[in-house]
Amino acid sequence: NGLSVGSLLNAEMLSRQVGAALEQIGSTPVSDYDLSNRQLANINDVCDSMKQQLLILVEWAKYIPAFTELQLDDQVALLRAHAGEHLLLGLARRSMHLKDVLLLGNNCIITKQCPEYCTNMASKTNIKWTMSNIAVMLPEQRNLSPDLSIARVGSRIMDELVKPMTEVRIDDTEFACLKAIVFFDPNAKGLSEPARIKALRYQIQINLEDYISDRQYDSRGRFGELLLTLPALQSITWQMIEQIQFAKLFGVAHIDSLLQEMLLGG
Ligand code: MYR
Repeated sequence: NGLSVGSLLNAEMLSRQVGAALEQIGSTPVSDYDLSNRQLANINDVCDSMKQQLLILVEWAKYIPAFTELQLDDQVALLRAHAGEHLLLGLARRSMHLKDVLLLGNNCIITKQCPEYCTNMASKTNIKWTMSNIAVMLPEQRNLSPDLSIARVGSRIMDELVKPMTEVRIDDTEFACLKAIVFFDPNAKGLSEPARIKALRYQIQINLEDYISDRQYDSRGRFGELLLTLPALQSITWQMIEQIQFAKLFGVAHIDSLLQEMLLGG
């Protein structure tokens, strides 16, 4: 059927080709060595890359027949419901074979350390990042905030997503299924056919379970390990969205309308 692990893998690979064209990486594998001279992402790089990846997410969904057969309103509801999770899943997967660095789709990188000027300034000024403090800060002080947030959220992505995914050595098929399980959420706001979405998700998780148990070795506990990455995925997504809201509120990031609609809830 249209939700077999094979067809989900196919959707994943086709959408990555769309991505590769955009990202201009082609199929060249990226090693740590190549990363040394890449640009550290600032808030605008992060937002640009998010926008690109959201466009790719829409293409990905369109490769899944079970999705295109849904009513338009339900399609929109699903795309909006977990856009943030999908950005983080894609970023974590892309960064899986790298050490202590995240590779964005637009080729910028995120490391655990803040850019130097940011750490220097923060330690010199000893700023407390409370709402009332931020409100009275000078623009250059506020500007420290996004770099700190990127480094903090980035560290969590490395520790709580990339590390467990690398340890369990998630393969492309499992990744494709996990993504679809997150995507077909029967509790997504505004769905007119939640039962239908629930049935789709059920089918996917059954197919994934079968795929995993068909492996000859160490399959016990694997399905659970994969699903157990989801609480962290959700928690980091919330933190990321909150930080983007702040950046928007204080005018340090330009949030375009696609980001606004898909990530920040319209
Ligand atoms: C991509 O895969 O290139 C797009 C996804 C980028 C997600 C980047 C998340 C990094 C942390 C963002 C914190 C925002 C702070 C204002």
